[in-house]
Amino acid sequence: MINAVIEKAAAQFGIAAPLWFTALSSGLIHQTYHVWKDDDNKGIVLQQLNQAVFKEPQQIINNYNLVYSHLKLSNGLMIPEPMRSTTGSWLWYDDGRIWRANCYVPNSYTETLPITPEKARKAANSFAHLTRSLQTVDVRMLAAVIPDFHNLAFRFAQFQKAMAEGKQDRVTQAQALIKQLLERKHYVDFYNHLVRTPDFKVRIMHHDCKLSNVLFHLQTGEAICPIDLDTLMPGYYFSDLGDMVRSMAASADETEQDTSTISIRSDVYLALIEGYLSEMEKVMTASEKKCLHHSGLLMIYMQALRFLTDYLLGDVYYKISYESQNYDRALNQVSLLIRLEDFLYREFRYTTKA
Ligand code: GN1
Ligand code: MG
Repeated sequence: MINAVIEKAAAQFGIAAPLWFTALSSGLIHQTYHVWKDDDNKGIVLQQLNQAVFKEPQQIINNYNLVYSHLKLSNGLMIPEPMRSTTGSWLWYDDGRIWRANCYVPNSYTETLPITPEKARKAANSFAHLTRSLQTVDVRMLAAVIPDFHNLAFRFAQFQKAMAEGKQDRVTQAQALIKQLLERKHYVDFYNHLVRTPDFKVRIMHHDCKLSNVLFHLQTGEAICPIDLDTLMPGYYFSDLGDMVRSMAASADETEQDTSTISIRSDVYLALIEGYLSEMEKVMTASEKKCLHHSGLLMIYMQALRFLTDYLLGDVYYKISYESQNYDRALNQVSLLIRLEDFLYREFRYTTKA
């Protein structure tokens, strides 16, 4: 993005030029920047929201502020403080763009892959800490910022629609992959069972639990808190642990095109489970604990559906940098899913077919 646009937005949140900035997002959705002045080490995190994905940006603000106030009162986990613009609003609209900002947490950094089991445990603990800290918040107070975001039945329906109405040359070319996904429809059946079973509780989940969404302390290396809280909303137990398994326990990330190199890192998988349960075990229900290992399976399956759906529709959602990237991402996720199915059977005799 051009400097002038960022400078203009930063000024609205109290940082006038001359300033420094660096892009923070490796994500596929928003544009996020750390903006600061020469004379301080703090600055702000400035974010331009993706309005195609987040149709009602005010809901992001409402959810965030509600959760921020709750955490502040409970004196435990703290998340970055939200900032108002100089006119007092939480969102700033400019030329079709929408901006918001948080205070930058000093002495913090985000980790990149490859991950150590120790970091995995800390990250999982941090995301679990967030959900547990929000245990007493009425989930109905939070808006579903992206409706049906981790609704697997909905994602499957979108996939079926894309097969019928999408680019037919791509549908033909992707037949083998489509077949592998259809053969695993039992994950959708499991999801449907889950939503009908009250023992699977509706909880406040982060919904984007990758390693880079945890702030670590520069000196101590301890986790400070989860960030990227725009998808914080009501959901089910599998979302957060599942996305961690997907993004951290995989030996290669979703950009890897050589699927033969993809495997499950057993030490990281076990560390994620341990870190997650160290916060959540006490509050999880019997059904959630019994089906814990379904988490990664459901999320990887969902991500494969989403990437392939986007490919069939002609790449309308995820940013791509080459023609068949969404297909490659889907292929990567299906390979990862197969490795995880094998791993869970080998390690725990955990089977998933009904
Ligand atoms: C998107 O933008 P990013 O990377 O934080 C997506 C996630 C996917 C992820 C896959 C709002 O997240 O659900 O898991 O890409 N977020 C949204 O890389 O769709
Ligand atoms: Mg995100």
